[in-house]
Amino acid sequence: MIVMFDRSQTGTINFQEFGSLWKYITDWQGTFRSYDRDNSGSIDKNELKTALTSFGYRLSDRFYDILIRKFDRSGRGTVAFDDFIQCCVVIQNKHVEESILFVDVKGLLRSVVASAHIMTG
Ligand SMILES: [Ca+2]
Repeated sequence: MIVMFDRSQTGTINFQEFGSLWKYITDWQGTFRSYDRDNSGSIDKNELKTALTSFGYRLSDRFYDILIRKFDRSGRGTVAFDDFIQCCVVIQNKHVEESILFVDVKGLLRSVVASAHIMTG
């Protein structure tokens, strides 16, 4: 994912690139919260359906079951924040190689938060 924001292609992200990455993540946070209707901190099948339908996707009920199964790491039939980003990114980039499925969003979020602390603290 760093690659997506590494416009100068140096293998690292500079301050400006970090800014777009940070915005990307906070945008997703807003999206996630607005679709988490019951404020449970996770997205269930109906919430996912509402989200993806509003993004313009018409998917079968069976496909939502598959998505939930694929992105539900808690085994509770719901999708957490980082898995929700992954799920949407995967759907939006059907042509992107399988490898994106294994992008460590959680690790990325951790490093972004850690860098933000360093910069502000
Ligand atoms: Ca929810």
